[in-house]
Amino acid sequence: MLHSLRDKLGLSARVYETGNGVGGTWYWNRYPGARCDTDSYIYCYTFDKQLLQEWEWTERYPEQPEILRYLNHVADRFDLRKDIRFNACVTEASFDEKANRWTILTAEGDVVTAKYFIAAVGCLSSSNLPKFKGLETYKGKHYHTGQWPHGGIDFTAKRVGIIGTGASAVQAIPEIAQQAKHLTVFQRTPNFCVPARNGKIDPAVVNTRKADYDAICERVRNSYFGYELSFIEKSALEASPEERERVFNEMWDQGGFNFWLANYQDMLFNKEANEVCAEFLRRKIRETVKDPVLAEKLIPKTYPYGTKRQPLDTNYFETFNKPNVLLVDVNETPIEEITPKGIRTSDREYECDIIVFATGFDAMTGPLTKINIRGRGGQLLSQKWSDGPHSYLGVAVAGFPNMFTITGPGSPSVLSNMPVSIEQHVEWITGCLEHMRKHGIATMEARADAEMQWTEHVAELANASLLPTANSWYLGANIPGKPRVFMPYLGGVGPYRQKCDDIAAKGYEGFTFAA
Ligand code: N01
Repeated sequence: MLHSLRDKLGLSARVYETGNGVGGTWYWNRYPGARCDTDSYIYCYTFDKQLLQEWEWTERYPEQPEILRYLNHVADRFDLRKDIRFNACVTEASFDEKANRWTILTAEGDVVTAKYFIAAVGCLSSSNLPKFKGLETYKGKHYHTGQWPHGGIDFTAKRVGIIGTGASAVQAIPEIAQQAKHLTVFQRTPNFCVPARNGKIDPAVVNTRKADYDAICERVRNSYFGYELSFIEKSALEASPEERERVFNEMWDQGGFNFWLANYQDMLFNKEANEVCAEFLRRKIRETVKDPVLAEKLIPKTYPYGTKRQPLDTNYFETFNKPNVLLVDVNETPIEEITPKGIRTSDREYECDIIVFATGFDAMTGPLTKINIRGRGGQLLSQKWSDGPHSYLGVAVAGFPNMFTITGPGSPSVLSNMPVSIEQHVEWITGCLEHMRKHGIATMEARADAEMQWTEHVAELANASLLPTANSWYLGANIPGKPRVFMPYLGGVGPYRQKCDDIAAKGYEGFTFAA
């Protein structure tokens, strides 16, 4: 976005960043095993063809340090740092209706005004540290996966407790278990995991992809989820059990998101179809985990497959066969408090030298509502969204002129390959600003009726699927008191891009402009 504002539009622009370096997610999430769940060749920027050709990824799924190196490389290559103010946490942004300008404040004392306010705060950047009683009495060290210390942590000879079994924990648990003397995993909801099948990439494959990048980008931009994957155009129930078994095994062997995003087309819509997919994965867990009682605890039974974000694993279930790993099901024995020595559940105390909170994020709305963003009439965004997010296209909010939210709630965002959706929003916002400049427009604002219709459309698509039936962070179910509203847009990356482009072509239908 900075590159587009400055180098394409010739605007003066400044980025404010809490961290002391670029990278966002990949700057903060440095826990052991952190790597991307998307194939590296499509987990990158596509706006610069030379950059695409030059950068060499070493693995199918790049590890956090490699992605951070890439993002630093991009920052250097496009000379971005000179317009980024690091170590600056934005606390307030308010729209001045007389001046038609935003005033932005940081915790460090900056006060700046700007015509446009673009929130590129990420969807999963506001860590959720549940309020466990007694945490302040704990004598050991504790860390959240999303705010990991830069020097790393040495788990050697340590007794470690980890709370949570989402995508972050699924990556971290096998790595921590290798180092630690003992690892206790506190599980609230078991997860359907599929093997990542990471590895080096064959140089011949790299060359073929590089030669085909234009077509790859086109396919990904017009796909449903931002991947080179599409559903099988058939019901899982129409396929014979033999055919299903063959297809499921193929997807299982391919690893990655294939099982999730290239499955039978009714898998996310029809309970029965979903159940046959879920049963295949449950069988895999039973085959992997040696202790049958333990296996049953690790098997998800309370929500349909694929309705929570698919974690990819490398030896996750195998790790529970190790003698130094213990699973505690907190549904059977809830965590009552953190004690000076560790974690106490309803039946005993587990002593830990280190506690890892893999407890996720206040997703999508959290990073925006924790900033005091005030629109017209001083209205707080957090108040406007007290019953869930209201947004037009997930990119603009009625009453908040000249504010844009990159991958905001109501856009495909977390139901897509993020770089693809980020680039789409950046291109679209750049187009808006160009349009405003060309027509001498001072403010652009989503209309309340357009916003209402879009918000209803987002809900309607979600409700036609099984996704809202799980207690996932997609609906804010992980945050006590958060309204249960499905936040990302399920209409697909390609169709969404088309809608955004059509709206632009019609002179930004659904927006009002003032000179
Ligand atoms: O967070 P999560 P995450 N007591 O919310 C549990 C992306 N990501 O950091 O399921 C006990 O998924 C909670 O339990 P439950 C990806 O989009 C990407 O793992 O709410 N447990 C759950 O098990 C992902 O989905 C990548 O019942 C509590 C866990 O903590 C998203 O980030 C890698 C609890 C939180 O899981 C978030 O993943 C990693 C409590 N009070 C993550 N509160 C890659 O692309 C919460 N939990 C590689």
